[in-house]
Amino acid sequence: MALGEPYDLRGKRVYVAGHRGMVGSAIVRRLAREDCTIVTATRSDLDLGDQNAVRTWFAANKPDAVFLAAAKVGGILANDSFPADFLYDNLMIEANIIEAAHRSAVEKLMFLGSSCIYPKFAPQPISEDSLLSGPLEPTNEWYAIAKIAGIKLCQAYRRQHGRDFISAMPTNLYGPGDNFDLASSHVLPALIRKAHEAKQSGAASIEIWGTGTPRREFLHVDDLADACVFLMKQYSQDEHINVGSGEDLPILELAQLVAEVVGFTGGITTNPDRPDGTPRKLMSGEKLREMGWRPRITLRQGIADAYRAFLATQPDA
Ligand code: GFB
Repeated sequence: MALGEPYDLRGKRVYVAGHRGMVGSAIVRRLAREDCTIVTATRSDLDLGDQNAVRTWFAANKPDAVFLAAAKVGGILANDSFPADFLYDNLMIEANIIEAAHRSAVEKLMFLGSSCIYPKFAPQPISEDSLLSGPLEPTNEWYAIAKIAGIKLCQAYRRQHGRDFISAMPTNLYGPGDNFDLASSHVLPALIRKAHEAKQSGAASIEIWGTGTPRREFLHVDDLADACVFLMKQYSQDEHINVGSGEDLPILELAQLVAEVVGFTGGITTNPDRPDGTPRKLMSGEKLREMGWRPRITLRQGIADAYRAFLATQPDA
C-alpha cells in the first residue's frame, strides 16, 4: 500500500482537541514520548461550537498538526435519548475545527470517528469500504451521521484544497478517564461500576441491558492513542482507516470477565426491555495490520487497568 511521505512530529506544535476526554487525554500521554509541543485549550478558553472563536484560536495558536478527539460521546442510552445533541454538537465541533485548520494551513489533521458509522448489518469483519452501503443502527444514527460527515469533510478538504486531513475509526474504547455514570456510559465502564458496587453491597446479582447476545470489539484507549500517533506519521490517504483489536465477544461474556477481574462472584441477569443495539460490529483491522501496527493490551489486562482507574475516582476506595 502506498503510504505517502511519513509526517515528522519532531519540533511541531500539536493541538489535541478534547484533551480532557478519555481519548484526548490518552493521546496527550502518548505524545509526551514524542519530541513535539502539545497544545491544548480548556472549554472555558475555547468553545469548539463557536466558529469565530475556533478560527481566532487557530490564527493565534498556529498548530502544525491536529488530533480531533473532541466530541459529544455516550453509550447506547445517551445516544438514543439525545439525538439533537449528538448530531448538532458533533457536526459543529468537527466543521469548525476542520475549516479553521484549513484556513490556518495546518499540515496534518486526524479526525477520530467510531465503528458505528457502518451499516447495522454490514458483513463482518467490517472493512472500510462498507461505509454508506446500507441503513444505520437506529440507536446511534445521529452520532454516526455526524461522524460520517467528519470523514467526508476531511476528504473534501483533501480533494479541493490538497489538505493532508485523515480519519481513523476506532472500535468501542475503554480505559482511564472513561465515564462511569450508568445513565450515559458505554457498557464496559457500566459493568465495572455495577460489579464493584454489587461486590461492596453483597448483592446477589447484577443486571446487564439487553439480551447479552450482541457482540462488541473492545480496544484499550492507550492502544488507540499509540495507533493514532502511528497513523499521524505514516498514513496519508483519502479513505478512513479502522482501528480495532481484531477480537469481539458477546456482552454476557464481557460481563463475566469484568465480574472475574473485579472479584464479584454473584449472578448476572439480562434485561431484554433495554436495547441491544447493533448485533455485531467487529471491524477488519487488516489495512492497519498491513502497515505493521498491533495492539498490545489484552482485554483482561485492560479491564484490570480500567478498574484501577475507576477505584482511584472512588472516595471510599
Ligand atoms: O457500549 P454501549 O452503550 O454502546 O452498549 P454500543 C453495548 C452493548 O452493551 C449493548 C449492552 O448491546 C448494550 O445493550 N449493555 C449491557 C450495556 N449492559 C449495559 C449497561 O449497563 N450500559 C450500557 N451502556 N450498555 C455505542 C454508540 O453503541 O457505541 C455510540 O451508541 C458509539 O454511538 C459507541 O459508537 C462506541 O456499542 O451499542
